[in-house]
Amino acid sequence: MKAGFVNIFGKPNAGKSTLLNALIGEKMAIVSPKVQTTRHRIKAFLNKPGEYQIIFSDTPGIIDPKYKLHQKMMDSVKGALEDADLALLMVDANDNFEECDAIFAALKLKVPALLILNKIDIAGNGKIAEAEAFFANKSYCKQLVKIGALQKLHLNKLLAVIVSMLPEGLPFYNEDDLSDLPTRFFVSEMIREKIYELFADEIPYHSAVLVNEYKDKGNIIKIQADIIVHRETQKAIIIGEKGTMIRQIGIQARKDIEAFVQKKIFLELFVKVRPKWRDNDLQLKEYGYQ
Ligand SMILES: Nc1nc2c(ncn2[C@@H]2O[C@H](COP(=O)(O)OP(=O)(O)OP(=O)(O)O)[C@@H](O)[C@H]2O)c(=O)[nH]1
Ligand SMILES: [Mg+2]
Repeated sequence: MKAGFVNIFGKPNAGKSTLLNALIGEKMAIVSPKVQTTRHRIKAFLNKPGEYQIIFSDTPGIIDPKYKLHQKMMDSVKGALEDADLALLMVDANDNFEECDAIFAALKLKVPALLILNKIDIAGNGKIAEAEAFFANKSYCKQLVKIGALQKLHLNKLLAVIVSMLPEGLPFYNEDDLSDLPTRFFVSEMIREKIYELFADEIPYHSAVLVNEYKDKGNIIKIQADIIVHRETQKAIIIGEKGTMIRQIGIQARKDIEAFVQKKIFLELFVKVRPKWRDNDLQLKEYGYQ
């Protein structure tokens, strides 16, 4: 039997969370066209009993930290560097390869890595050949695998390469589990995803979601969550005229949460203003950014 940690790294928007979801076959991580969507390390398990357990980790896109929330995000990247058996270094086929190289070299990886060239479905003319030539002799690149995470292109091939590189070992986690994260975490993320979908500019980046109550009442689960923003003006935008926007968040999030927990839910959302929460250690901790 094989078992090990396979951790995904890359710039924001490379498609790391899309790949995690495609490999697991469930929506474990939220995805958006905006950069810096993922803020936590998200572990998810792929089990083939008797053959392998792969513990995949999605991580936040690598950036230069500008405030404490960013530092916490980059701490979770560092954590994932420590326990990886194999690193997947993901590159958007249309990105600047020099920039990606600088980031990967700075990781000072101590474990083998695969260069994952993603979004080959929309790669510009010559970009794939350019990537192959560029990354071929980089010391961190054991092999380059071309994929399309969104359309699930070449994922079986990728999986076969990953399994061939996994260490021998017994499962680390219960084979019935999909993740070690609590349901509350996924609930808050599904609400946060709707904020990324529905609002522009700085609003998604100034928002956090805190689940205060999660009560299973048998036939229905009651959930109360706060949406945290920086400013009163943002609170007004999130609520919208006569509450239209917050109602939209609620309707869309409820659908996803019900599909996830496989039960009817009652979702109550409030908006709270906490100026500069992204630089406040206590608030970051309260909102789950350890
Ligand atoms: N065309 C195309 N789009 C893709 C592909 N993979 C991901 N995307 C899109 O790229 C965008 C970013 O995807 P994410 O999975 O959120 O990227 P990420 O690397 O997790 O981003 P951060 O969490 O910000 O670091 C989304 O709009 C995805 O739908 C792909 O193979 N082809
Ligand atoms: Mg992500």
